[in-house]
Amino acid sequence: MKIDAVTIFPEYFSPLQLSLIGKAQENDILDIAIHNLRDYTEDNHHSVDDTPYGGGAGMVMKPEIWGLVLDDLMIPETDLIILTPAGEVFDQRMAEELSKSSHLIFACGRYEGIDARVGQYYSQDEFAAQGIRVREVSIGNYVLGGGEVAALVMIEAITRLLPGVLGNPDSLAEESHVEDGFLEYPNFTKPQTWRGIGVPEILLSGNHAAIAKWRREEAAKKAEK
Ligand code: 6GU
Repeated sequence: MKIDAVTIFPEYFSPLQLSLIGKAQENDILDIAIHNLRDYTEDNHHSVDDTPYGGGAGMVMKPEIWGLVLDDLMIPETDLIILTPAGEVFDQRMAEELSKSSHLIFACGRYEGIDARVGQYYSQDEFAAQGIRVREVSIGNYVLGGGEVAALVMIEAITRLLPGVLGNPDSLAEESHVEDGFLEYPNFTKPQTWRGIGVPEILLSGNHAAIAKWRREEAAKKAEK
């Protein structure tokens, strides 16, 4: 999978060198490139934003610069993700869907967001005909300073679903019920008693069927809350 992220703060993406995502890049399962939007500015001040038509507080990211970057990065079969708190809320189902894409572009807006014509432009039929899909996505109902952290969250959730990224692929099979609205059961490890609190007896029983049943019940209890 190829991932491009466009931002005015490339440093936000340094954690992608760590852990499983870092490994996946070394192993050529993943190819992540971070692009600095300011590199595409042509004025002396490298300005990326301007005041909103119609007035109001804050600044809006200019469409021309975004057009230059996105024209550069766009290829057939691309999912363009525009990060905005007003977007469709990201969930495990969307992560599954996007994990099947060959190319993701994350457009990280700052200020009051990106001029709305950018998403409109790449949503036109001529792009759709090339397999280019545009989605405005939010990671939850709160406001962040920009899309960078949201892009990181999405990249982590999506890329761990790619074959070969997780150390133990059984972890994926076991958690597949998350998508059905269930949370996971509680987990315990050694010691058997910690600060006076024991581990549920059933987990020490060796009775695998009974353990599986107990775990399903506990997961269902959590989901009810
Ligand atoms: Cl994608 N962007 C911003 N600025 N705030 C958010 C968000 C995105 N998702 C939730 N809050």
